Formats: sequence, C-alpha cells, structure tokens
Amino acid sequence: MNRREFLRTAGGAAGTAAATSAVAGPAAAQEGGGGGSGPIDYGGYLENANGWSSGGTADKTGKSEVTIAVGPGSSNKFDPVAVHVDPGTKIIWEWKGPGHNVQAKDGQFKSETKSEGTYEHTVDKKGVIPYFCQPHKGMGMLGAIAVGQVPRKSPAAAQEVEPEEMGVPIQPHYVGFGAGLMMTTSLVFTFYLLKYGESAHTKGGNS
Ligand SMILES: [Cu+2]
Repeated sequence: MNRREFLRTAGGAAGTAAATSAVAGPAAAQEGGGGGSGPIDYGGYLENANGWSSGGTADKTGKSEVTIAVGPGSSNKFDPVAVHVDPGTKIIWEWKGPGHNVQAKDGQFKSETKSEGTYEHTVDKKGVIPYFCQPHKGMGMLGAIAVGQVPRKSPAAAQEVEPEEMGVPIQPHYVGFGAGLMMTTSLVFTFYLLKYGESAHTKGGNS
C-alpha cells in the first residue's frame, strides 16, 4: 500500500464516521496531500458533463498508462469523466460506441471522429486539460485530465464532496425513495385539500 492508498483508506474510515457524526470535513480534506486539500478544481468545465459528480475524479496517479472509455453503453460520455495522473502518463481512449472523437480544448490533441479502436496521447505538462467529443460536446460529452499538481478547491469546498467519493457506501435508492415519499405525501395532501377542502367551501359559497 503506497502513501496515497493509505491516505485514501484513512479518508474512507473518516468518511464512515462522518455518516453518523458529520465531522469528516477536516479529516477528509487532508487526503489531497501535495496539491492542496480539496477536490480538484476544473473551473466549472465539468458542470454539465455526462456522468460527472463533484469530487468524482478517478485517482490514477502512479500509473504509466490510463484507459478512458469513449461512449460506453450507448452513452455520450467519457468514463471516467475526469482522471488525475502524473506527468508523462499515456492516456488511451478506447471507443465503446460509434461516432465520437476526443479533442483537447487547447488543441494539444485531437482524434478523428470514429467508431472503434483507440487514440493515445501522452500528457507531459502539469495542469488541467479540458477536452470534449466534438459531435456531442453540446450534449455534455466532456472530460478532463488533471496532470500532476493542480489547483484544488478550498477545504471548505471539500466538505461538499459527496460521501460516496470518500468511500462511504450510501444508499441512493433510499434517498430517492424518501424524497419520492415526501413528494407523494404532499401531492396527496394537496389533492385532498383541493378536492374536499376547496369544493366544500365553494359549495357552501354557492348555496
Ligand atoms: Cu461523442
């Protein structure tokens, strides 16, 4: 287990504690180590990226090659949407669906639009490289590569990292169910209010 993995594990443990005590912020914030403390800052570029969740960068540092799926499952997305790698890492995009390309916003790489195979680019300079798929850019097919030490959000922002990114297994279904239940309850209440409350009142007013 290298240092980063250790820290990740520690972060996960702290995150688990947070599930009940909500004090995880500072402990989890230390995970970033070198580049600062919070999640990597993409300057809002990934806000509308398909498949993106805040703080969802895949940590691929320490690897010489990283593979990113292009359009998996008939979706217009990259998977992972964002990766963090060391300078000198070879990025390999692997086509999983037809009609996509990969193109850096700053023009440092650009593949043809194709339907299978791979495209490779080695990232040398540190910093964030936003990129997209030209045909599906407007539909949210966006991605980013963070190379080396990159800007991070403040520790305060780190506390907004979704718990599942810290290794806490949360149950999205339960959350969704709870929200649905609340919505249904209020809808039913409104329905009865309108149907009985108001019609009774209206009737009274008319007679
Ligand atoms: Cu595409």
